[in-house]
Amino acid sequence: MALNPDGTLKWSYDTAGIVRSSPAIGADGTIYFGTYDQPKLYALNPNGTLKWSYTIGGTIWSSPAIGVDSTIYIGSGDGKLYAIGEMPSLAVATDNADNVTQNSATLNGRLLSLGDYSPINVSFQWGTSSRNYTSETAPVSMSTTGAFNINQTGLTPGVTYYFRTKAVGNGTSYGTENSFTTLSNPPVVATDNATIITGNSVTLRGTLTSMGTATSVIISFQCGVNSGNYTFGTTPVSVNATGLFSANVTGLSANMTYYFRAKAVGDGIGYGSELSFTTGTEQTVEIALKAGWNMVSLPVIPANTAYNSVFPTALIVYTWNPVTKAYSSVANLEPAKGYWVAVTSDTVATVTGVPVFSWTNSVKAGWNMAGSVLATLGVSFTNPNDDPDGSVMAFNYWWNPVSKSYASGTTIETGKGYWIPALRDASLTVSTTSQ
Ligand SMILES: [Ca+2]
Repeated sequence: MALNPDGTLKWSYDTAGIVRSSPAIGADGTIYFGTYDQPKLYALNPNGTLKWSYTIGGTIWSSPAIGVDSTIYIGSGDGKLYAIGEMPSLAVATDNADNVTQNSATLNGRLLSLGDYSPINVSFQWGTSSRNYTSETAPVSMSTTGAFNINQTGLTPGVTYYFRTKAVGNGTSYGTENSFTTLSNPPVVATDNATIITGNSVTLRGTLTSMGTATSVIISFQCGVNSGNYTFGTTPVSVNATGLFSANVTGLSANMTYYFRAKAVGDGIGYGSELSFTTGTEQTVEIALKAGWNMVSLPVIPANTAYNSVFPTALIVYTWNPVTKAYSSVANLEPAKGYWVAVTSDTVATVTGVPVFSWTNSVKAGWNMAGSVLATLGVSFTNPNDDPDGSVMAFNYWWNPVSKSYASGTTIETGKGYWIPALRDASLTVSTTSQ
């Protein structure tokens, strides 16, 4: 038995026999003693649990002695002196995890010693905090030393897990703690069709559908004139949420096919599939202006977009700001927009530029001034290509500069400007192909 320093009982250990010998204490605290009548040499752990026992041939009167090499010597009534080596204790090691994926890993361990017991139940304790094991694998029985492993599934991507081996035989032994981090999920991105394709510029669009395991993702587009060979790109932009994104590319060559894809860099890199667009070649259109106010738009984009270059006789040009709900004068003209142009006498403006076959622009709840596309017969507006669907009403108003009055319609004709009513903020696409 063991007593605390204050004299109270710490623990006691029951043997089958009479204890006559004094104990000897090993360097590791192991307590050795023999029993007289049921002769055994006992080795107890410092906490009073059995480490091992060894049966001796005769009665034990004397106390054991410990050699410098930890051999235990004890004499016996059978006339022999026994020399007994320290028996191995239960021992298990934790090795590195391998086959680590986004949600699984192989946990590795080795049973180094069974101690004095067989079979041994080995398992892994694991969790997401160091030394706080909230889970344990099912025990596996082992009767020889050696490696063992468990493929743990159902893990979360991008998370560090801590684990250690556990062996249960005559007592319980643990390996040291090890850790691994599951692989992260890259972001997922889609490439959408290009819009507002001119002779030298384009608006590229994409959709970030998943952030993966990243909290911010850097998006861009890769471009090139040969499929799969991207020689330039757009400026990377950091986003913190999924959704649509777009980027304008300028400085392109006219009448050339370009290939592009969306790219998203987070925990890994995601790419959208490759799409292409072809820049336009210049065409010439004539836009008739009547004395007074005219509501017009540009179906082609000239090299010089200054209003007094496009309409040399114009006194002033206004457009409508749907946010401030006020007119403002403009210096340069853009596709997708509608304009009021004031001239003092009837004239025809000849405008040469790259055709606008499609545009996508935001519209605000209320009235918006919008432009046209280059289509000989105009395009239908009976089912506006809006997002969210149903936001843009299926009619518009245009200004008749001869009768000097508004008229409602359901088409968009080349060169005219339109009032377009929207029920809510939305995106509107006008295209020669999608109407
Ligand atoms: Ca619609």
